[in-house]
Amino acid sequence: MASLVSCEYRDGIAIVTIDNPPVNAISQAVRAELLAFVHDLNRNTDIRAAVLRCAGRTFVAGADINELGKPPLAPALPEVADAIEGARVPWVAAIHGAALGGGLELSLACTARIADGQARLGLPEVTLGIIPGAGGTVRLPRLVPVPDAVEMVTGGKPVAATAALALGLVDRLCDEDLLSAAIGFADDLAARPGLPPLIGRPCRNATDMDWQGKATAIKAKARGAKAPMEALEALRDSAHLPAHEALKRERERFLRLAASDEAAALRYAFFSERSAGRSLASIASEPADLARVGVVGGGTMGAGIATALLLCGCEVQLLERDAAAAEAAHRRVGEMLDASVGRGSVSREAADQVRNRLAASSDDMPLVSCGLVIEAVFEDIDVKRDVFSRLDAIMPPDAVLATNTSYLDVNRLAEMTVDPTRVLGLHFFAPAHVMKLLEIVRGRHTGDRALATGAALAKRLKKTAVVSGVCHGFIGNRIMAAYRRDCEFMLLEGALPAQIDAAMRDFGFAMGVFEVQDLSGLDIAWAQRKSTASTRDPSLPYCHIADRLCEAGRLGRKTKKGWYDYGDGGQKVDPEVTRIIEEERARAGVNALSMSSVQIMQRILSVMQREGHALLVEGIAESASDIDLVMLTGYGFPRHRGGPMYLAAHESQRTPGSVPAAAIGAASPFKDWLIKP
Ligand code: T1G
Repeated sequence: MASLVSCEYRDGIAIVTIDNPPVNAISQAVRAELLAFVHDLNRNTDIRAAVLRCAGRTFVAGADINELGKPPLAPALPEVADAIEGARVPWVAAIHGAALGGGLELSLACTARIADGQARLGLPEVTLGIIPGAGGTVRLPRLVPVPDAVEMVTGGKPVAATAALALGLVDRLCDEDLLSAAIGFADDLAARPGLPPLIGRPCRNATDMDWQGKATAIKAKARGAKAPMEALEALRDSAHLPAHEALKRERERFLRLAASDEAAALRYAFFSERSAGRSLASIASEPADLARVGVVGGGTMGAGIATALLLCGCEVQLLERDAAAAEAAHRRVGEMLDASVGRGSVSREAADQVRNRLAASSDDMPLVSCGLVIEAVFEDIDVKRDVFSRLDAIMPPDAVLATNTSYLDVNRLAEMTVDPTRVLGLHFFAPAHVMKLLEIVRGRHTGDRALATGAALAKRLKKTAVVSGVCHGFIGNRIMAAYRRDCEFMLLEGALPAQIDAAMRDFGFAMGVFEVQDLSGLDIAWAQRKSTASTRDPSLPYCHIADRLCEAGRLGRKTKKGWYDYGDGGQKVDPEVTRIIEEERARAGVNALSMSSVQIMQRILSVMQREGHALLVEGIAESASDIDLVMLTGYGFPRHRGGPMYLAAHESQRTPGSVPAAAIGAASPFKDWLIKP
């Protein structure tokens, strides 16, 4: 087998290169070869210093995630790091691309670090349900101030090269020949030996750390995930115990967490993300030109899509029905850009620059020069069919036409075009410039060029693309509609909104299903129910509670009343809602039973799983992991639980007191709807 680590020598400096594409993950073989070179160089008295660098697009992006959760293979990374730190000669890490996890830990074991201006450095282990396992929690706070180390380890976000320099995480930046600069640096260090290794130094600014305050903040944000708090504990050990003892505890913690359900679920989420949209990668067609993209409709969704497009460098032509609406849409996009500046996600200069690339008008002819047009008008099939008919008439035949519908039949829109192969669905999630998910909806006739355009757009927008076939609500909204409906049946059976919401929050959702409805408004779903009322099967059970709330003007937060009362700003249980629920229970002839949080969550999961299974059987979703990804990235499903389909496949990890999915809901008097919604 070809070697993964090599060494060359230049005037007494050893250049050790790791070459393990694509991201130089530090697998067992890399560890073994690297350790052998450390020992060799210790024996070679012609060598004054060593440079550790990587071939390819990045420095070491971490331990090989495929090895995590399996029995550790020798040599372990801490052994390699200790050997580098204790080496006879100084080692310099030359960092380009990303130095993450075990990669950063290796560089911390070196005597010094030099990085190029594009490098990113971080310890993202908590995003994988673990903590750094090779000295990161011990060496980092000895190099950068403890509060910054705590932020990096518990938050998992990498820092940019300039920030790393300011923190002291890297010693030098270099924008030209990184290797030559690293060799020069190594030479300098060889000339002034005696720098104490990090492990022998005290923690920096440890007294500035508010441990209790941070613990409270982590608890509030973690939604039940364990790793961030464990990371904080490891850093606390590091600040309070002798370094060797803290190292020992870090390793124990790491090994325990690596074997946890949480870490397994997060590894699954990591690889699901990488495999999403795989079917799109094999499409050979050239995508349409995305330099200029049209957006039809400048409401919340259209303006969000326009903002996302602007921020990724596209020129945007927005179409509205009249001049006043066009002006309002332009203003709305401006406000979204300002809010992004306020949140710190975009600089003021960048926002001002992209603003100039937006034009809004009530004249549709400027759309003609766009390679792609995305329609985001009112969610009504006739309105949208008119838009498609017009677009088909004016757009050149090679332009791709997309709809942002969240429920409607993409095939019925494509019917309005002469060439339906150029039509696809691009289902964004609100706010479109923030949310990571994009459902790419493949219609009956959608062609490769349209799909390739969707894939290219997702890549450009840095969104996670999941392919869905056509059905009511596609993958995400169809699952959400199903469990929302079941939650309403659970109200009839005996639960109350606050109980269901609390069960979901305890499970790890940021909000419960009724809180979410109050936030987004109850009126859109109400309008939909009314529009389909005539085709509803009267033999199936129907829950009237939401309709009654809407009829009473309770449309959610915007009317200060919905499932809850928001009269004085807070969210309060409203006896009026309880009364409506009780009346509906009486009308349905149901004796209310008490339901535990565990039973409620099991019901919700089982409905998600049933619907997910149906999506696979019908060929709407391409894989179970795509379904999970949709729920994780678009619907607030807690990432550390993997997703509903993941949980179905790992029954033991269901909520405590697990019962088989098939049995759940079987006792419900409304179970018929599960069979035929
Ligand atoms: N191990 C194994 N495979 C990895 C990997 C890793 N660490 N990182 C990436 N890959 C694969 C990925 O699955 C994909 O494969 C390909 O590389 C390209 O990735 C001891 C225990 C580096 C910023 O969490 O954040 O160190 O799909 O599509 O967008 O304390 O990859 O092509 O077959 O993501 O350019 C900590 C994870 C590990 C970093 C590049 N490290 N990686 O992004 O490419 S735990 C991480 C990333 C650890 C120590 C602990 C990103 C990237 P395929 P990609 P990219």
